[in-house]
Amino acid sequence: MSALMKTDPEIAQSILREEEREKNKIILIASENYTSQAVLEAQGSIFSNKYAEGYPAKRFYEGCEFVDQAESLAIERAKTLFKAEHCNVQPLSGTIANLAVYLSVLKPGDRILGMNLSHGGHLSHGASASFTGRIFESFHYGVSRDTYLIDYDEVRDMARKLSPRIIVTGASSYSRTIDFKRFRDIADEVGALLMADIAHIAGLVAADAHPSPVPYADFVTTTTHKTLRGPRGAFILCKKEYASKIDSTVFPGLQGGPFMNIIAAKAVCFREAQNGQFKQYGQQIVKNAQALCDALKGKGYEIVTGTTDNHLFLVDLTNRGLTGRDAARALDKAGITLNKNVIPFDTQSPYVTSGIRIGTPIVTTRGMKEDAMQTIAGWIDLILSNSSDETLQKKTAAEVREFCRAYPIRPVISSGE
Ligand code: DSN
Repeated sequence: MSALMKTDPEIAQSILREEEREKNKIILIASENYTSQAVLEAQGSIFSNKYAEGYPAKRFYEGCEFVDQAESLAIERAKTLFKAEHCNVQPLSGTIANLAVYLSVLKPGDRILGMNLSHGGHLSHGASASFTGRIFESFHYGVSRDTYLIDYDEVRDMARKLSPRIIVTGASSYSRTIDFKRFRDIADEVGALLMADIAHIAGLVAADAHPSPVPYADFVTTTTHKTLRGPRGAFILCKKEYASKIDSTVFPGLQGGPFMNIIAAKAVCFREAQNGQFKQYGQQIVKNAQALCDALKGKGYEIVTGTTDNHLFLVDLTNRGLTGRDAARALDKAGITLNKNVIPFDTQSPYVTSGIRIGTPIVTTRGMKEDAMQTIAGWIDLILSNSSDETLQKKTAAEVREFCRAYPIRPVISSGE
């Protein structure tokens, strides 16, 4: 960063400090990941200079021959990776991708049936605080009060009663396998479209560590930066019949010039995810989540749904007399960063919460395995059992820092096929 250091030392310093933070702490935020150097290089490249409104070979600017190559590669790689008929790689974020699907096939006021935000859904699935809940008439299914699992009977009953135009499946804090076929059957029964938002699990799907929704859903949306380990951004997969609607809704409907540097980085991410090593990575994420979950369960922690099938799980701290907010703050001071999270039927506000969400994409990227999860569980328990002991937090942060030295933050990922 020699030029940046010279031009803007303040920004350079903040980046360097962030690098230290990422290096010296154990990050268990389920929606974050550390990209490869190759992804970062594409993202920070001169493709950032180029305007390319339109699509490959149909641009509104001259000089797009090289960005066309990059976007075409990104599209083809994503289609191959997810076995999809069509792909649009231009959405800047997961929320925009979801909005693009809705605006392609819904009219304002049409009905959406999505997962309740406080049961693990997402704002863009029709939550009242999001425009998706204002433009459309939205309804929400949740999890069962007994099992905390998605209540498919409730989904079916609601769908029969409400006749939504689209059913949305996908979640940001649901730890169990989603039965996409069951959602398809419900959608078919009531004549609804089906959208699967796989932002959290896209990397697991690519690694065959979670079933794919592609054979069942009319639309699949996802971000690229979570388990898929690419740059910040998103893409949409759909059946061929919706291809032109999706493309024209993304551009010119919702966005102007696409970020060609990010699209190039998405292409790199898809190439990395086609590699056999990525399959192992995806499977290890799940093994690590299960190991950490079991270790905490063994120490008396209440796990929402009892276990995990994917990259994350929620810990209900009610029986420990701790809020999610206090737990997350204490852990961060001890070098372990995660987020507070509402649990289903939470009695605390979303800012306080009764739970924490724990995810293993980053620790797995760093090469940690099940034995490391035992160590991390020990630290989590130690800190949460003494949550106001600042001396212990400092001592643990030093131990975490030392531990992290064995796990480099930028492992080389082979580009081999
Ligand atoms: N903010 C993301 C998460 O943390 O799950 C969802 O968009």
